[in-house]
Amino acid sequence: MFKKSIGYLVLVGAVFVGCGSGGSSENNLKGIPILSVEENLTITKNVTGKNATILENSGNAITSCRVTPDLPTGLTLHDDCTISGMVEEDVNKTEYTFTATNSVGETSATTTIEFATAIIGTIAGTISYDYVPLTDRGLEYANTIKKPVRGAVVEVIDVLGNVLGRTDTSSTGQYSIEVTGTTAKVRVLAKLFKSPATGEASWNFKVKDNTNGDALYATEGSFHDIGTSFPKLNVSSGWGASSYSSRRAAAPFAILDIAYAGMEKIKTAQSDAIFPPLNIFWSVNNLAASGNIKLGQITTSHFNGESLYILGKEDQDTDEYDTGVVAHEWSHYYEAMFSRSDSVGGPHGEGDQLDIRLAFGEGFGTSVGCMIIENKMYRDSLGTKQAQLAVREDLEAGGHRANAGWYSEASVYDILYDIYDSHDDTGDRLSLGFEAIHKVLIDKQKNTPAFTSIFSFITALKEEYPLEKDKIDAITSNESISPINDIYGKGYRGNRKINANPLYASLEIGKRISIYPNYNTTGSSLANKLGTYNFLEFTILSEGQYTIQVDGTSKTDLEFNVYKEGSKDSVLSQTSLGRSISGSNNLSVGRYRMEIIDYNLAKNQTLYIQLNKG
Ligand SMILES: [Ca+2]
Ligand SMILES: [Ca+2]
Ligand SMILES: [Ca+2]
Ligand SMILES: [Ca+2]
Ligand SMILES: [Zn+2]
Repeated sequence: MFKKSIGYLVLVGAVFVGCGSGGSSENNLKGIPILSVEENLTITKNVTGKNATILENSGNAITSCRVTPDLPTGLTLHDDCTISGMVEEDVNKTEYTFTATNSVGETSATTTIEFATAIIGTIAGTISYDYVPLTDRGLEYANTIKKPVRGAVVEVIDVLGNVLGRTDTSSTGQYSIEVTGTTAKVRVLAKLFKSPATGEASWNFKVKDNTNGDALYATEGSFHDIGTSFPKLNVSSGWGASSYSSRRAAAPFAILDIAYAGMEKIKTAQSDAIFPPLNIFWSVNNLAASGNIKLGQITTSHFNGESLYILGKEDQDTDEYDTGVVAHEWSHYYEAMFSRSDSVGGPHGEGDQLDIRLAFGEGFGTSVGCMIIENKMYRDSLGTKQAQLAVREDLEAGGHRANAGWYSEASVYDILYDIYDSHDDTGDRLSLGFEAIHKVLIDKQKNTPAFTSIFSFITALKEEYPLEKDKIDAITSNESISPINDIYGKGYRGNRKINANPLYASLEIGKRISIYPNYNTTGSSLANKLGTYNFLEFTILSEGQYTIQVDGTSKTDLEFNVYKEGSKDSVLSQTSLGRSISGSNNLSVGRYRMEIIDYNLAKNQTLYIQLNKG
């Protein structure tokens, strides 16, 4: 099962009901203040601090704070041990002891503070993160390597908490920036950002904690003198001998690195791509239960049409190092933002006969995800020590899948991967690269008057690359799909059963047509399976008021929606518990697509549909 790949792009109707479980919140009893402070600090003279934190506390919240000897004139120590104010006069280097108290007890920490005048100097260094490889044996902590933190925002911060400057790490994790101050530390944010500029790409990706007020993840180094070289900063995975034993600081950077890789991939096809802002929510509490997202109950890793949610619960299912999974979800964002996805979302599996829109969306996510990570293997780790695999799919294993076809997400990812890759295998002699995928996606696929599916995609691809027609047909044939020549899949039927409807019924003005819903019975949920939604298409040649009437022959719970060309907004919708429904609206000239669903999934009934002017 691709349990991971639930799209939730559009949840049409009231078919999906969440589990709605409660869940307990974690109660952290950490005890007395646990302080850490650097041995030597330099506060810059004539610079104002605003509630600067020089003592790190990992215990319960501090309620009062004192220091001996007193801080110099101009500086104020607050009850939470933060410092504000400014030093103007000359003060000798002095050792200070801070004592912090909370409801449990008190702790002291000592540091020597020097007061100095600012200089102009360069800060330069390298930032990396712990990357845990995923293989057929699950996550291999023993083989952890350091990878560069690429393109992330770096802030330089002084002792008084002032941001002295901002820059980004390079593609090799290096940064260099000139600042004015005395000593400073670097803080690397789980954020990729570039502001819009004409003719250039721009982006804004952030990894945040949905279980901690949506806080942006960040990691800091220690204080060093400006003008000296800073030691390499490596963000730790937090893995101990046999479990996570400290903060899993590297996880957000592993996820961010997939956003970086995705962005780089798209830029190879479109150098001025504008990426809409994206928040990626990850937490060590994110687990496979539905309910309250603030408690980490995110159901599964998914894209909700706006943001990504990624699993992180240790010994259950973590996804931060499952690069294919993160890239799959990121690809849903890419498809939704740069193209159009009509996927209905919901649970689905590799062998299911799916709604054509879902089959395409999920196959696309897996295939483009694997293009981004440059690996034909899609893996998803889970279980104790993340040592098992939930999914292991070889995208080059096409040609002999049990349920191959245009309704199979596996066939879709095999096909897209063969179009893209330059490794010839069974049925594959084509190497169009990523540019071809992107080109079709942002234009013809985005604006297709049909629902988005393998039919709209392949038809557009053949229009763009007419000389490759035979090679494209060979690739689809390899997945038991005869040549595709039409966005509506003419000649294909609504499911595999004999007498099933054409995939799309054609409506003509004033002519009543009938369709016979013929529900597929594979898979756990019928709502997104092949045959549940019935598709129709029609063309309006003169603008005016039109009415669509649907009559069932048994008790129904009908809904229909009509869309025009590239738009995802319905121009005409109707729902009813009755046997007949109708709706009217002004329709302009153009091509329309329509879906009808009977939520009762009533068998042996006929639906009569009529489009009338007026
Ligand atoms: Ca996983
Ligand atoms: Ca292949
Ligand atoms: Ca190929
Ligand atoms: Ca291939
Ligand atoms: Zn998915």
